[in-house]
Amino acid sequence: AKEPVRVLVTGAAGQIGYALVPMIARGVMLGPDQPVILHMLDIPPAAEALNGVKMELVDAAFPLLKGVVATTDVVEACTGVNIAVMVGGFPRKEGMERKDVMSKNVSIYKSQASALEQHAAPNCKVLVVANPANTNALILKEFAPSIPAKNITALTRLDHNRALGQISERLNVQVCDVKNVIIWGNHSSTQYPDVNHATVKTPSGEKPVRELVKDDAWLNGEFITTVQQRGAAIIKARKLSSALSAASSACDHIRDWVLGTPEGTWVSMGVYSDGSYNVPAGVIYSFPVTCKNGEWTIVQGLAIDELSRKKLDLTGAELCEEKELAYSCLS
Ligand code: NAX
Repeated sequence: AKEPVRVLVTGAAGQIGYALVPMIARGVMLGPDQPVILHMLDIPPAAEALNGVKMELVDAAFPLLKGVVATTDVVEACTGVNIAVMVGGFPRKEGMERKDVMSKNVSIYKSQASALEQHAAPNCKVLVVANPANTNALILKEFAPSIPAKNITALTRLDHNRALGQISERLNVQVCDVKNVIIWGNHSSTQYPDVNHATVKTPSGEKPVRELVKDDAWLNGEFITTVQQRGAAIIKARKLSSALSAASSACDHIRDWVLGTPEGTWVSMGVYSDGSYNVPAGVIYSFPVTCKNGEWTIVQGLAIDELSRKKLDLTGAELCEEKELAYSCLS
């Protein structure tokens, strides 16, 4: 039998946490033969609710779940973890300045970075979900210098999956037959959902999405804004932000990272930019990546047309600006 993998979920008493921990305990993240030990962290005001989640995990009698640590102690939460999914953060409340929200999250991610650096298992893989996800991940990277930069990522897989979903609905095809969309840049409304290399599996082979949709105005307009603003549309409909889709996408992100992407398929991940495609280096930027043996690689050599170039640059500029804002909160 396999040794259990320790998976940390911060903000585990929240909405996404509530959807995510049962998925992990069922093997959705790491596979149906991989036992797990869940580490759940939240803050003291949520301690009782967190304990309630732990009670439900016990009650669900998941065969793969070999233990649960539910705590408000960051060190206890981080000790020995192999995977860390950072969902906890300070939400933007009405009337709050962007800088104030950034400042709260910078201090949270700075201290959790140190705890992970000192107490997590070697080679721990980190996924930041909490917003501003890319910049929180960057702060985590900066304050955990002994964790390799390639181990720290941000979630844009939900945006990627939303793009697949929109194409599948539009063409009335199975979502599993659509692949290789790309989310470039920031997990924010400046993200660029790109279908220029996306394909659909048809009875007569793989066909480009553009050739099948036959409506460039929609693909360059409404499709992009729908994906960019999907989070707001969910809030409007549900009066709560996306949770089950965020949790499921976080599982997809880690599963593909650890177990690999299928041959010929790439996914989108926010990773530490090396300046590929002439986007800014030194920020966490979402790229198309393939994964093998637990490591991601940016897909190189894709053609970038003029419209795309502008959009890659715009979202890159926003990330540089967020980075500056985050740094200004440190001093
Ligand atoms: P909730 O407010 O329901 O849950 C957040 C939880 O984090 C709460 O239980 C809170 O007590 C806890 N928390 C706060 N500070 C903490 C700290 N210092 N340490 C540990 N826990 C802490 O929010 P939820 O709907 O679950 O969303 C969580 C985060 O995901 C938000 O930042 C949200 O903006 C972000 N999202 C990111 C997405 C992405 O694709 N990257 C999509 C979904 C989601 O909007």
